[in-house]
Amino acid sequence: MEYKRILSVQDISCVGQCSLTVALPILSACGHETAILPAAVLSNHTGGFKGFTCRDLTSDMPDIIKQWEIEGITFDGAYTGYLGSSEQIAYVKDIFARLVSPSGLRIVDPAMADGGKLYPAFDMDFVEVMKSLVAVADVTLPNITEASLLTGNEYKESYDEEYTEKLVKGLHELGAKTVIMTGVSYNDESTGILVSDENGINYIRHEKMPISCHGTGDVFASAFVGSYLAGKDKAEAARIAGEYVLSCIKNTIDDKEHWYGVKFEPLLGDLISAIRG
Ligand code: PXL
Repeated sequence: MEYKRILSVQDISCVGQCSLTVALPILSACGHETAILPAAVLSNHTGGFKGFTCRDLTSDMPDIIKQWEIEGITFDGAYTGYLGSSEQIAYVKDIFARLVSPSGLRIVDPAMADGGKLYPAFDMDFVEVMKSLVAVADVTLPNITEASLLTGNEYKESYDEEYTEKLVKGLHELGAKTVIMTGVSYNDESTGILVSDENGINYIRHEKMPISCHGTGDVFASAFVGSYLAGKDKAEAARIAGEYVLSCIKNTIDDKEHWYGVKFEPLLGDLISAIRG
């Protein structure tokens, strides 16, 4: 396997198993050199704790980027998740344009909403700016809520293929080359992932769990990026990442104290075996 250098731009939630505390171990375990650009430092994530502290790191970004340019540092791919401000999106676009090699991968998880609602730190102005990042993505990985916000479609809890195809089409129209939409469920028993690219739409179905867990979007995106960069095709990488998330949820579901994330670490060996298999 070729050794690749990937940059991940997301927040550090010091506690909570999301963003960089998930992306860094998963991408490293998949065998990739993982550089990071922290977007913000939070005491914990914003989903379900009593509160959170947040230091926005937008103003550090231009100097870090300048220093990387002086050093001649480039990346085989860049993968963005939860960002700290709208202004950061301009810096990320700059990194995509100048520091990711021309044949490299630009992957955007527009992590900003779930369950029909924006996360507390974001508003519709942020959604507007996020559209411009999705526009330059080789791969974007929204959930249904993010896809509906980005494409200006109503959010629906139950829907059919016509609705999901409208969301996917809207994301391609924004400019995203490949769309990997997560949490696509047409019935109570199963859920799945839609992979849409120039070859058409592929639906990867798997078992639906009775609960959803925090941070699984980040675990999915990181495992997808890790598997795809390791040479799996998009559909296979999405299948591997989906199965991994499912086993992480199963590994966590009985532990009521562990409500803030999934116990993904003990299962990293299975992810690596799936990538090698
Ligand atoms: O997993 C998404 C995420 C990432 N980072 C922060 C969050 C969330 C979701 O709530 O609050 C800070």
